[in-house]
Amino acid sequence: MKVDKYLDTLIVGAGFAGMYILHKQMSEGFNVEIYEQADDVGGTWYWNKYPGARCDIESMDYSYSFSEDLQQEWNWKEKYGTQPELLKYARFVCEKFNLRKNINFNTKITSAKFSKEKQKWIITADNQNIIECEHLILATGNLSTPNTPNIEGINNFKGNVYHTGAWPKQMPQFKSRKVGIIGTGSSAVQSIPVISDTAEALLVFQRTPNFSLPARHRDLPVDKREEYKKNYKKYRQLAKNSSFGIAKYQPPAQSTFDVSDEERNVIYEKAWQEGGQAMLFAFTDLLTNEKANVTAAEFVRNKIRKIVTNKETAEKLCPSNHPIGTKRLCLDSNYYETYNKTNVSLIDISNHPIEKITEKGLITNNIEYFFDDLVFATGFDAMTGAVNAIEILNDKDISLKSIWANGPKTYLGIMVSDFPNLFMITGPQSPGVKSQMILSIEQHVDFIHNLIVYKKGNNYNRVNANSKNQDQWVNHNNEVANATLYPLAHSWYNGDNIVGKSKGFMPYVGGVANYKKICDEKIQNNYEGFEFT
Ligand code: N01
Repeated sequence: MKVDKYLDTLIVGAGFAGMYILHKQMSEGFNVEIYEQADDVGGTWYWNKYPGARCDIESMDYSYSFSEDLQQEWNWKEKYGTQPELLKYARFVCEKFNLRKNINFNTKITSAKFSKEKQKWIITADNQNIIECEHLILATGNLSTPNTPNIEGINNFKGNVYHTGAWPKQMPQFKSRKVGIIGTGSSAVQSIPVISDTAEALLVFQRTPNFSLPARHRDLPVDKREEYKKNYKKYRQLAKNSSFGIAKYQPPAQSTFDVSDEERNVIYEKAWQEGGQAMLFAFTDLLTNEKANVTAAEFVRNKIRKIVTNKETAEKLCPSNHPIGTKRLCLDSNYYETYNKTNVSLIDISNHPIEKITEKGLITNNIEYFFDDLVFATGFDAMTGAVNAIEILNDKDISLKSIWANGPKTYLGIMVSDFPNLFMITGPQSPGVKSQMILSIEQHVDFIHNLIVYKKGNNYNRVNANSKNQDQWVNHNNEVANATLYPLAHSWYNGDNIVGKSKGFMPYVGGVANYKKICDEKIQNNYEGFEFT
């Protein structure tokens, strides 16, 4: 076998996770490179270019904290970063830290095999290059494998087909066109109002309504930005000490029924007016007590009923099959208001799945709907999709995909037992997707990087996660999730959105502060649960 390249570390993916670990490893003098299938950096913000795409965490929070220079140099323009602004930021970081020369673009990693003889990973790329490396780091993202449902006739449609998670570079024009959109998750909630601005008609096919709260998006006032920049140290620390990694959402002190109905409504109203996810942080028990949760859910349902003028449409938009917050909350700009427009129709397919896609539209409930363009806003094979897309074999020729067939198991969301020297950034059972992602990325990267430095410094060939420690971590993860209302929802958090995928709650919902404390304890105990040989 001819090896084309030898590396200390190969990283898959040039999103925020990949770029930061590349920077860390380059600074340490490692021979390290990224392989990225796109032609640029940005990850999520490269692919999700759909109309209205923006982050649902405020830009002053959703940004790197590792470099004070970077924090001070970059100026966010809007309260929530837009996709173009976030992509620009990713490129800025790439240039500032001189990362581009170590990134192989337009190259997809297809397989990885751990060689017993060499104690190295042998990696194959889609250009047939073979790379041998000591460490393999998957920075492949949690929401990076678009899910297009297998609907009969899907290839028959003669118009344009788009997926929000793999949007074309050239923005399609919907002016004077009839558009059909399938899905009403975060991506749809953001794109529907924007597409409806120009489309002649927009048909929304909704299987499950989602809770959406107003983002109250606006330009970021310069004085607010400057104040934040001056006090970044304090805000970043507050974020680290919180549950979800967002400075302003500190753990609440009172529970839902500590206050009267009137007082509660005032609190919810204030949160609604403020925008963002503030409502979820109003009381201690909103995500653990069903009765408490109903108070917030009903508040939002009443808002929907007030905003949407057609009563039947309003009822269809009211979520009722899951507690609020147990699926990812959507943040919107005029989502519910959009249904008051005469060019927008909501088609409830909850009891009548799409039967067939036709040449000119689709059929549901024996009715054919016609449109020129079809948008799939149908989400992702989340958390495991991108990892499973690479054939990863350990030294016994067992594939990671087969080991995960009944659901992913990891140690701290970072390693998988029997897959030595393989690391994941914000993998399953880490708090990644249930937190401000960049904060979790930084914490994971620091941990993984230090682990690798420790391994090399002590002349070990390999590090492996102990299977007992892994089982304990998975059990802990499940216990924490089962003490909440999260498992009551069918969502991508538990694999329910993909037909045939194993079910089980994947993210760690114990909070970023607890998670970091646990990781720090492992380090203090000489990397407890990690075996070095
Ligand atoms: O995907 P989703 P998304 N027939 O899985 C429907 C992040 N994100 O891309 O609920 C009909 O949430 C499906 O219906 P149901 C964020 O974390 C962040 O919108 O399964 N419908 C659902 O309505 C988010 O949670 C940002 O019944 C079908 C929709 O498609 C995550 O990405 C922006 C169907 C999929 O919703 C994913 O969001 C965007 C079928 N066969 C995304 N299959 C921000 O930062 C699926 N659906 C703001």
